[in-house]
Amino acid sequence: MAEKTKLDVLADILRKAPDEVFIQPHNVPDPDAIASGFALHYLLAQRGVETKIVYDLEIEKANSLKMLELFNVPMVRAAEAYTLGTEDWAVLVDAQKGNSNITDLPTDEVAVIDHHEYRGNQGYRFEDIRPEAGSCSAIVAEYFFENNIIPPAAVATALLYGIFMDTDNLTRGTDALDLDMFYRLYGLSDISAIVDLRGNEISANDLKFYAEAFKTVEVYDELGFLRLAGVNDSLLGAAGDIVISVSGVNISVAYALRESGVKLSVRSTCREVKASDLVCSMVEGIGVGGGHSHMAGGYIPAENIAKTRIVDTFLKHRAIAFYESRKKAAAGVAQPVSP
Ligand SMILES: [Mn+2]
Repeated sequence: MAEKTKLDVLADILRKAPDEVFIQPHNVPDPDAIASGFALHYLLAQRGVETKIVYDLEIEKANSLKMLELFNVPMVRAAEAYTLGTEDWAVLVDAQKGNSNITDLPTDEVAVIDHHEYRGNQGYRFEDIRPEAGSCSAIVAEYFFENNIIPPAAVATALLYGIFMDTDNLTRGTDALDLDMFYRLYGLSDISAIVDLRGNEISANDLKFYAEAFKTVEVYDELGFLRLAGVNDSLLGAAGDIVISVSGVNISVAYALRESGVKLSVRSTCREVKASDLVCSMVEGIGVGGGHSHMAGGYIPAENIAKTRIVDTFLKHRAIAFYESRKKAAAGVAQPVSP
C-alpha cells in the first residue's frame, strides 16, 4: 500500500475537527502567505475538508490586495469571522505559534506549514516546517505534485508569485525546492497576471512614504539604514530591498518609529552577518526578533527604550557594534595570527 502523503495525513487529522477548520497566515499577509493559504484551502477541499482563510490586521500592500482581486482569494479578517471560536481548529501557514507577527486566535492551532526557523512543537498534531525553503509557497506547491493534483491557473499563479516575492526573484535564500516548484508551476500559470501584479507593487501613496524615507538613508560600510515615518510599516521590507540594491550596501536595516514601539526589518547578502543574528542582537533584552539569514524582522516596545536615548542613534549603535564584531571575528578566522 502506498504511503500516505503529507496532505492525506493532514486531511485525516482535520476531518476530526469538532467544528470549523481555519487556515491562518501571519498578520498583514504578504503574497507568500496569501498564496500558501489559498493553495492549501484548494488542496484540502480536494480531500473533502472545507476551510476558511482568516487573518488579523490589515492587508496593506497594493500587490497583496491585487492578488485577492485577481484570484478571488476567499480571505476574511479575524474580527469579521463571527463563527470563529474555541471549538475550531486552525492550520498556520507561513508562520508559527508564538511568533510576534501572528495573533493567537481562540482556535486550537493543530497544524503548521512554514519556512521560518523552527520554534519547537507548540502542541501541533501536524507540522511541516522547512527553514531551508525560500518560500512557504514552494512547500505547499509540492503537495500538489506529490498528490498528482493539477493546480488551477489562479492557484498556480498565486504560488508562482509567492515564490517570486519571498525569494526576491529567485535571488534570496532560494532553495532547490523553490526552483523546482517555480519551474513546475510556470507552465500552469497565467504570466499576464504576474505582469499585472508586478505593475501593482506600490500605490501612489506608498511613493510619498518612500520619497521621505529615502532621504533618511545613511550608509556605514556595508550597512544601510532607513527610517520610515508613519504607520504604513508594511513598506519596511520593500524599502529595505531597495536600500540593499545600493552599490556597496550589503545589509539594510529599515525601521519605523511608532508610538507603541519600533518595528525593524533587516536584509542581508553579507556572508558574515546573518539578518536574523543582526536583528536578534539589536533587540537583545528589550524586544523580539527572528527570521532567516537573508531577511528578518523585529519589534521593540516603546516602554523598553530609555526616554533619554535617541532611538535612531541607539539602533545604529547596536547594529554597527554587531557588524564590527562579526567582521572582526571573520577576519580573525581568515588570517590566524602566526605563533
Ligand atoms: Mn514567507
